[in-house]
Amino acid sequence: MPASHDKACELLVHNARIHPCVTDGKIASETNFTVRGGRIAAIGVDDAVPAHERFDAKGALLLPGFVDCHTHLCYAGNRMDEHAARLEGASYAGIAKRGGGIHSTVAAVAAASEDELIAESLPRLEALVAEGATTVEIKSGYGLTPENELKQLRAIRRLGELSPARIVPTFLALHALPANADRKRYVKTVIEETLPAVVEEKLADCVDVFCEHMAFTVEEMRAVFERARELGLACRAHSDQLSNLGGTRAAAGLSARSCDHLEYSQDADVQALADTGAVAVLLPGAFYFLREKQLPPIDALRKAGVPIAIASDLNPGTSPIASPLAVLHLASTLFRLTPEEALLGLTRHGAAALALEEKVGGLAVGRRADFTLWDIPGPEFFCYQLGGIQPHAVYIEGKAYVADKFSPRHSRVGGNPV
Ligand code: DI6
Ligand code: FE
Repeated sequence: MPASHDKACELLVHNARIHPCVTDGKIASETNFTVRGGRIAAIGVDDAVPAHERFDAKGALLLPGFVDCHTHLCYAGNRMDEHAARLEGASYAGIAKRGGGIHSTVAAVAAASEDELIAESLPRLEALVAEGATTVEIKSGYGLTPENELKQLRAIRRLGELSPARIVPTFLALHALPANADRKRYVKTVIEETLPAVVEEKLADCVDVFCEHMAFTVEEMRAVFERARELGLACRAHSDQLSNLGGTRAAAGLSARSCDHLEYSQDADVQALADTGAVAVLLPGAFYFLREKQLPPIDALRKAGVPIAIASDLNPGTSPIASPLAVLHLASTLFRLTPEEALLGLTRHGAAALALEEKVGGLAVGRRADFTLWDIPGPEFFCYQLGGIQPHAVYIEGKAYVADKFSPRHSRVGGNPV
């Protein structure tokens, strides 16, 4: 009998400590909920409710699965040599100018087969899930040619089939200008060839553009966004990471879902985000790894009521950080987000950056039963201790995926290991 016609729910979770900030304020002190059809069916139910499976959380902290809304985790190779060069004084932009940087990963992706890309990327995705990420966005952008962008996006689709996590693919349409390419012709190829091919194969529902002095102009971004919107895709931008070209204002004006990075954003940019409802995605990993000094305008974002998401930006050049817990920690220590802001950044607001706020990123009736269990005093602990924290279990659509083998109290957790 399908679960929906069955009197008993699939799963009852009880004795959990549910943090009120992740429940939209609707349930401050509930400890129990039921799952049907992979969704949260009811919150604050009686312990005696009929259930096919019961999970006694024994007082563990229960949080929604993390939403990592900005990653570039599908790539080949690494850039350890560039990191060493930067520690010797080289700059990110200088390395890129000499043909390294993004281009070095583009070469590695070009040389890798789709299977090889998947084999190299899957452990990074698994690392995110093992620390509680249940929704992960992954961008292309290391292909640059139509053929290699499609290869990367197909690999991303297959990563989604291999992982229990929900994968949200993004076509990073303008990331770097290929060596010796003519700018105009390149942008035209992206708009007239790659973009329609991505739509035809349904490989992404959102485009992204790196709007930066070392990458693409506001006008080039605008041209891509306008065509993307005509084709029914949503838009997001990397803007104001290293300089301010006006990309945030322009992207917000073109209804971008989010503008990401924002270190060099000014008041007018913050106002544009507030006016349009776009999410500000902050990426403390890149800020940390590039040893940047210019902080995003966090107070102005707060005051303007802009939803602030945080994400890993997991990529080989500026944020080789496959750890949502490190992101929470860095958001707090470097950007001084409060523990609650950091947690909402990696749950509710991360979901909003992907237009998935009705589905994931919080604990509410009808949302996906994606949740994690932690043996820590509260979410503040993530911002305090770095390392040595692991979830007991990661539930995705009501099924357990990662179990803490060392803890006998949760040894009954089943499901496929990730
Ligand atoms: N901004 C970033 O931080 C990454 N891409 C982007 O547009 C860096 C990508 C890389 O260096 O490989
Ligand atoms: Fe990025």
